Parts: sequence; structure tokens; C-alpha cells
Amino acid sequence: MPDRITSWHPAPSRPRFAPPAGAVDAHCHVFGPMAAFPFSAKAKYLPDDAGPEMLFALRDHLGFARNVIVQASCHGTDNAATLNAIAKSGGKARGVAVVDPAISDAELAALHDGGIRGVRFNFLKRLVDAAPRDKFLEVASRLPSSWHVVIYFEADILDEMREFIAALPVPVVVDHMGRPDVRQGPDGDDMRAFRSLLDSREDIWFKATCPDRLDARLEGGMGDPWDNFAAAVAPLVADYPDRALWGTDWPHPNMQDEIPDEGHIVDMIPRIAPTPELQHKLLVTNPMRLYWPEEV
Ligand code: 0GY
Repeated sequence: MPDRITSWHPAPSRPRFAPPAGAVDAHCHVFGPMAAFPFSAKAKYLPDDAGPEMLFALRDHLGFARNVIVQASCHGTDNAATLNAIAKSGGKARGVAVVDPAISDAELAALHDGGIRGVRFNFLKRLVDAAPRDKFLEVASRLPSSWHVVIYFEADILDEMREFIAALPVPVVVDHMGRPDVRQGPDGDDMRAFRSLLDSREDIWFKATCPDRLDARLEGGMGDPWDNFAAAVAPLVADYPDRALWGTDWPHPNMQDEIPDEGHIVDMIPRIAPTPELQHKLLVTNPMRLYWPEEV
């Protein structure tokens, strides 16, 4: 068995930026704990335990009110760890599941009762073995009402994703903006391609997330304080303010070499959303519309 990875900061700093009341961390995960919720036999990485108590302690430390917990690939299509965390949150968390496309309607309804509001389709070959588009489309046509699809792909396959995304019958949320090369700047090829995708449908949302992944020093980026990310992403948030979401990505699946300080990740917020109005949309209004629509 490979060694288990610790991918989160041992003592994150307290951010200088204070999120508005009711702020939602709309992209985070839980790992295990493994003794209760074993990892998938197909997992591409084996993380240390990062359970709900740790997530909620970080939420409070960073000044957030709620979490959207996205099922991580290391748990495969068994959403028990995610559902456990949602159940323990006292209503302060909802989630996004990863499902076997053969899932029954009754199982989807049970996920809804457990606080799930979307499914994630992952197209990263380093994380999953297969991404069967026809089966994804079929299950997307059977989702409970008010759910959406979260889709994770990298910029090099954006063009081949267009037809699939156009065919999805529910709103679409793109993880980490489809991982553009932020070193190209706000007008680079990757950001222009992503903008044209956003322009193709009014119900495509994006997560303005992961400066640590997109601007990693090890991959030729700036590293913390991630100036390339700030420069490339701020204009996108300004131009599409009603479709942007934000999250910590804690516990940063699979990150081993450049573990980010979550306090610094929070301090990216005013750099990509400089006004209180934008910050409120990014952190409160937009995630509430998708995940707690009954409260909006
Ligand atoms: C992320 C990014 C990654 C991993 C996963 O489910 C996952 O394992 O999402 C990644 O490795 O880029 O959003 O957490």
C-alpha cells in the first residue's frame, strides 16, 4: 500500500480578509476517516484522514459559515464520507456526489435527502480511469430537481468538452475554471477559450479557486502569493459576477510538494473580488442560489 499523504497546512494563518456574514466555502472535501469510510480500491492517491471535525474547525478559523463538500476521487462513488460530514454539520454543509451512472432514481433521491445538490463528472485521467460521456448525459437527465453538474477538466481538452457541456440538461459548474494557464494572463488563449464557453450558456458557473494549483511554483508559476492567478482571474470575476463561486479546496487532494496556507488562500479573495458587493456575490449570494435555494 502506498504511503498516506498529508496535503494540508498544519497551522494555517488567520486571514487578514474577513469574509462577509454567511460566507460559503463552496469547494472542499473530506477524507475518511479511513477506519469508518475506507478509500476506493481505485483511488489514485491515499490521503491521511481529514474528517468533518477538522473541516469545521478550519471553517470557523477562516471565518466562514458553511461548506459545500465535493466528493473526492479517492472515495470513488461511495459517498458515505461526504454524507457523514454533511450530517454532522447541523445544516451548515451540503454536497456534490460522484455517482455510478447506473445509480437508481431512488438512490439519487436518498442523496438529495442527505444534502447532496449536484454530481461531479471528473475528466482528469490522473484521477479517474474512465469518463463515459454518454452515461454521464443519461444520469444528468435524471437528477433531482434543482441539482446541477460539476465538471472537472483541464484547459487542453476544453474544446472537446464543448459538445458534451452544451448537451447537459441542467446548470453546469466548472471546477477551477477548467484549469487555465494563468501565466498567459487575463487575455491569454486559455482564458479567452473559457470565456467563450461561459458565453455559450448563461447557466455555466465557475469556481475561481485553486491559486495554489494553477500558479504553483513547481510548475513554473509564481507560487504564494500567486500574482499570476490574481491578475488572470480578477477580470473574469468582474465580468461574470453572478456565476462565480469560491472555495478553499481543503484538504487539497494530492498536493504534496507545495502545501498552501489556507489563510493565504482566503486573502486571495479581495484580490479577485475587490469590492464588498463582489465579495458578497462570490461568497454568499451565488453559492446560496445553488446550494440552499430555499433560503434565497
Ligand atoms: C480538487 C482537485 C483535485 C482532486 C480532486 O477528487 C479529487 O481527487 O478533486 C486534483 O487533484 O486536481 O478539486 O480537489
